[in-house]
Amino acid sequence: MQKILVTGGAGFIGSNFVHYIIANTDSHVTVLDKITYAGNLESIKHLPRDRFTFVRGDIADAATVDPLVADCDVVVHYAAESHNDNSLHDPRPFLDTNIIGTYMLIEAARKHDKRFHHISTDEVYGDLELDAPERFTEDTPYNPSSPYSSTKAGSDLLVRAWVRSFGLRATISNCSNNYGPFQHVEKFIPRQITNVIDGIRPKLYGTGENVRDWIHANDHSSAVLAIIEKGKIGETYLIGAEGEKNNKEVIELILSHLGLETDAYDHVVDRPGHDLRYAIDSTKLRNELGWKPEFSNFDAGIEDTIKWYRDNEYWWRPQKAATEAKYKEQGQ
Ligand code: NAD
Ligand code: TDX
Repeated sequence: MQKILVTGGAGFIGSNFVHYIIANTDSHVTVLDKITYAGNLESIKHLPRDRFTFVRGDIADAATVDPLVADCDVVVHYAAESHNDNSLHDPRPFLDTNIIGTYMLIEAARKHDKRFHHISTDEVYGDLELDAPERFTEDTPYNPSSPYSSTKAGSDLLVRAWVRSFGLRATISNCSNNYGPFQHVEKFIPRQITNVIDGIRPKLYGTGENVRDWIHANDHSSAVLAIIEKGKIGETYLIGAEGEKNNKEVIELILSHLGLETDAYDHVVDRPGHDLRYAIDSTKLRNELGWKPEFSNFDAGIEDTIKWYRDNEYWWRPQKAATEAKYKEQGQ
């Protein structure tokens, strides 16, 4: 049985991966999570006791990290400050967690010679023109726009340097925008669904022409497992599921599923430096590792996600009022 250390395993995507590993392998999972405002223990409850351990702690704390890394076979590193809007108002936690936290983990993985997988984002590549034919590939130059994406880019480069200089046995994946259950209500899709449930009009930044390349979180998890099992050390893999949609289309889809007029939303002030378009070419992952996404129907995926937020108000309600109060202060 393999022992996997999952950092950030109480967050949206990390918790999805924990459930995926428990259901699809016989590995033991230890989650290391600080439980910031974004972590939620409700997302990882009812897991089998003999296969799951939870440790509350900070990835930037070497004394916490070292023994946990020493005791595992593989580190899968999800923990991060993950929200662009927060990074524009208070960048410091992004440097502490995304840069220093990653540094502490790769130092421990180097010391104990452990396999390391670093979870990153397509935002490290900056953005694309709306009508450009190209998509991001593993060879696209780094060009991040926000404090969030620049700290993720910095963490990717640290991992690459540790591979080259110290022989760290690491891989990196850069994934597009995830959706699905258990995503914090600060993020675009859950914010709009829970706004409608609360009788608040959805909020679209700027014109809403910005394009995101959506992938279901389960497909992200299956891709990460494929990379841990079959990925080549030192390589980067882009993860995406051909899910390009502009934000206006997504809001209209949510409104129509909830039985409202498709123009029943507000335009609010745009995000400074707002990336225009992300699009992933995942040919390398598909051809070299044989991965393919299972959730190809975005409409059906959104319908299921709406149902989950309707049925699981206990999970998101405690964060909703404070999240909207913060957006209101920002004019969003
Ligand atoms: P999230 O904000 O939902 O979860 C982050 C988790 O990390 C939380 O449980 C939080 O408590 C924990 N955490 C934060 N700081 C920590 C610290 N110092 N020590 C230990 N734990 C800490 O984020 P998410 O959306 O699940 O993203 C997870 C990872 O996936 C991130 O690395 C993010 O950059 C990457 N990613 C996200 C997306 C997306 O669409 N959400 C897309 C591509 C890549
Ligand atoms: O209320 C909103 N209205 C709106 O129009 C919010 C919260 C967002 N938006 C827009 C901004 C983006 O164009 O929706 C799009 C998606 O926004 P977010 O959910 O904040 O995601 P994004 O900034 O694209 O980043 C996400 O995907 C890449 C994750 O938060 C990152 O962690 C990941 O790296």
